[in-house]
Amino acid sequence: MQNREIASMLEEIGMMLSLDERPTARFEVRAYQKAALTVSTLQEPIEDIFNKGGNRALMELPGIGKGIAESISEYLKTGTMSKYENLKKKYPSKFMELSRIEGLGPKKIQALYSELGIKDIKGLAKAISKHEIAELPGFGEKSEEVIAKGLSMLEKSKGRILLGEALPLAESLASQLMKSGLIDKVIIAGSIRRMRETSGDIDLLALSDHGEEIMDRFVKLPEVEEVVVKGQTKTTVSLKAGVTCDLRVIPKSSFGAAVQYFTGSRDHNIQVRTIAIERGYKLNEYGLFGKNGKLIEAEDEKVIYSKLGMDWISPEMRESRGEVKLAQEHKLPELVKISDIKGDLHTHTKETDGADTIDDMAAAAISIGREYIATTNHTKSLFIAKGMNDRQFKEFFKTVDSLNERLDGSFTVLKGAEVDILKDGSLDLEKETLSSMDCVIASVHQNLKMDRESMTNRIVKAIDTGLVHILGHPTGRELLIRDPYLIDLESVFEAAERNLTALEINAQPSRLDLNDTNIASAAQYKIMFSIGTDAHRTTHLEFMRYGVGTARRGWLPKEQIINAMPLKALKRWLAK
Ligand code: DGT
Ligand code: CA
Ligand code: CA
Ligand code: ZN
Repeated sequence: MQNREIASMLEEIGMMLSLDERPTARFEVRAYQKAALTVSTLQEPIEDIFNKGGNRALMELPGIGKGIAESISEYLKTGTMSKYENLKKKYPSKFMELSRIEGLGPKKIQALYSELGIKDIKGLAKAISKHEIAELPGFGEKSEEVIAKGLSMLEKSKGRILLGEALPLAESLASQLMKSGLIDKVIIAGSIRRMRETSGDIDLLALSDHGEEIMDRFVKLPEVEEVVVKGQTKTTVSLKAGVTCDLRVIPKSSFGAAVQYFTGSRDHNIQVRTIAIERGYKLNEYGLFGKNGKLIEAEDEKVIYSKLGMDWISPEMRESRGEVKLAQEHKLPELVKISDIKGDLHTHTKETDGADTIDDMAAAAISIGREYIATTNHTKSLFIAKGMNDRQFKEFFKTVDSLNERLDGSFTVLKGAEVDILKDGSLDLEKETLSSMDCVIASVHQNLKMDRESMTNRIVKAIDTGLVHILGHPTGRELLIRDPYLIDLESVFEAAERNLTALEINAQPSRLDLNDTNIASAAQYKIMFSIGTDAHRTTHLEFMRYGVGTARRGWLPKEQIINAMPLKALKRWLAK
């Protein structure tokens, strides 16, 4: 699948065009950004679309016009894209690589190149160590500090990718392997199966007796960049996505033990193995062995747990945080499931920075089985997102009313906002406007660099207005990019409990905020949670599974999640 490369090239073209001074360049930038998003969220390989219907089929995709379709087909046919190559001559920096650093946009990236010849992260690191960036016009000490911090975040996360990237990638590899017809089953193991927020590599386990043929196919998959080691039972490849993938081919008799072992975590495994030893067994990746040393055949890992006197433990809980003891005592909690989710209380539309209309968002939510959504656009202080004022919300809600009328109760759009929590803790809309809404999320988006006490007071003050149903992405972190802002979460939890405010588990792959451990701490209070996708386009509604995975890692049952309630109960809760 070449979707990722093409999307990334289109995005980079957009960045390079944004440096262009022609007045029309602005529109071109928009067009390329839009096209990049479309390609990156396509469900099927773009080469299949092109092979079936040529340029015409490409142009049917949202946001792809004639010019961009031609560039894509040129790339699919020849492996190069002249528009891209021409711009690269003028702007040789690695924009995609450098823009991953907080504080670096296209303009600064180009300035780094023209002033200091910096083209990539390596050059940037060198310049920072020599303290050269602070001296540049338009940068300064503070800016160098921000960039240095961003760089060290990136270094720390080196080689890890987001769950939202790793899981779809693993699923695509697994389904291509299944198509070979040589495999009975493929399991995505490791940190991805545990729904960890980032993954260091992809671990695939295939049940089959045809190791050699499977490995031959595996190394030829289009996602593969190069082969690291190739054997009959284990092969490791590096993927174009920047991580490696291990494929193990395992026979039926020890498949259960392998799944248990390679799901991890390491610490969980050590605990389970200790129990095995206490009971006179031996447990390793090859199997569970009885007192006589004989393999206890098991295709399913459930057999392993049950032989050891434990209930089966959901992979999301296998982090050695007390789950093993609960499994022995048969007291594991029942965790929320994706099928428990009835609605989505955090969505945006094209009235602000979303891409789709409320009608399209509702239709998409219906198609994936939701019963309601809340529309929660940004508010006026968030200029970059085209935030709306009180009057604009009123106007927009007329559209929502008429949609609800047409839906006639088969599906409901709740009227809400994601209101900005301003620097002083006040909310960015009139009290009357907010109290007339069905569902108010309050979030911090600007002035993130405050000291701990000021930030805590700011958020507590916002919750204490009594107007907030949900605190959006409560810690403000961006995975692999930005740490949480400084905040005393205990005080926030107390305020949430006091005001019956739910805490969000934002399901965007780059947020997952609250995270698993924060959820577990918050769950000690009488607090409810809302798993919201923060969808800025219809396809983002599918992010729900990452939020649910994170909630499960925080051990939440469905009873603590407001969007697992049926509409009537939810409305009662929101009205309180
Ligand atoms: P990652 O890849 O860093 O996101 O995290 P994992 O958990 O996927 O780790 P990985 O890929 O190194 O190994 C997959 C699983 O295999 C791991 O969760 C537990 C198991 N495993 C690997 N090495 C060891 C080990 O030395 N001891 C034990 N007990 N288990 C191990
Ligand atoms: Ca792994
Ligand atoms: Ca691995
Ligand atoms: Zn937000």
